[in-house]
Amino acid sequence: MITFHNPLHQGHAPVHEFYRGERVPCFEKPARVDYVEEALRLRGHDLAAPDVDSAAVLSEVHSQRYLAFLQTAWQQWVSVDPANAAVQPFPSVWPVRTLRSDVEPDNFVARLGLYSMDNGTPMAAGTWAAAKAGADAAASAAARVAQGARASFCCTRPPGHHAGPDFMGGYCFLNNAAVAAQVLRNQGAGRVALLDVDYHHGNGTQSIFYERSDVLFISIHGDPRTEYPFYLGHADETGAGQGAGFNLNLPLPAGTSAATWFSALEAACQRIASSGADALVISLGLDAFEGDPISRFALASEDFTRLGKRLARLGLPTVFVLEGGYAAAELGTNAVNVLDGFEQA
Ligand code: SP5
Ligand code: ZN
Repeated sequence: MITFHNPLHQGHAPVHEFYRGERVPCFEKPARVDYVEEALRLRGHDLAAPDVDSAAVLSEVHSQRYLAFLQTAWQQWVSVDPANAAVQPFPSVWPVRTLRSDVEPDNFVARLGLYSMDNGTPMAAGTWAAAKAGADAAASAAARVAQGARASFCCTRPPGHHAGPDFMGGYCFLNNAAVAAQVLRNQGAGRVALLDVDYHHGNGTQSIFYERSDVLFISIHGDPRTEYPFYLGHADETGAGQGAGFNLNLPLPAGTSAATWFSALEAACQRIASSGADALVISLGLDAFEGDPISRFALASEDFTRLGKRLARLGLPTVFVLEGGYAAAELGTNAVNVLDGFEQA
């Protein structure tokens, strides 16, 4: 299957993030995608540059106000003080319950808090360009499948599934998987199933599609009672309004074995098979891997081959979109194992 890569991902290279109040090196670093591209080439995959502009579809999954902020956020930060060019901005205040989010403050850090769910999503000079090129890669991968390809892969960072309609979070800025699903809908799929296998619940994707029946969202993830993103991803979130019944969360306790994880995958696949979906998007996080430094599931590298094989048996045109996975040196093997398992089946 063809891979659309992100030629600008290395411009998104923040240096540190916060962990327990201390600054630590970023887990979500450029080397992650370099390892995946290396494995793709070694194993005979073709890589192409994005050939679709995602601007129009981005407006269908994110608010105009958020997109306008993100596009110029770095310039705004540097215009506060030219010395900020060498400083990472972090939010320090958020409009939680009872506070207003309809009025954009003039203060930059207050505006950053308005458009952030956490202080764990550091930004750098090339963040917008990288995020936009990644969304273009997702749109390109989806368009290729809409044109008849059996499958495609969007190999990009920063990841996307924590980014909601109008906020960034969890290393994510633009929701690449939501872009892919929306492109498939716009180009003829009546219903799209979107399965998120990243260790962390895809809160942003869930929120974007929560009241829609045309995109079925399913997620297998660490139980939010103990795992990030904490405030969404419980089993009783089943969709609302037109979307009632079109959201399925399968939270599993930290420490869950591969055998139990594959039972949840089976439940997810059965729901997809009975959904009438015409196309499938996979939010492909590889942080369910046993060696992941910030996650606590136990999939081995061979289990990712098994995952790809099972997904192929759904028989649907499929777009894979890279999400998390922080065991960088193993990320290429694990990601390409999914793709090759899919193609072998
Ligand atoms: C896309 C994605 O996988 N985003 C994950 C964002 C997780 N951010 C919170 C990280 C919390 C880290 N806990 C570290 C435990 C290290 N021992
Ligand atoms: Zn994750």
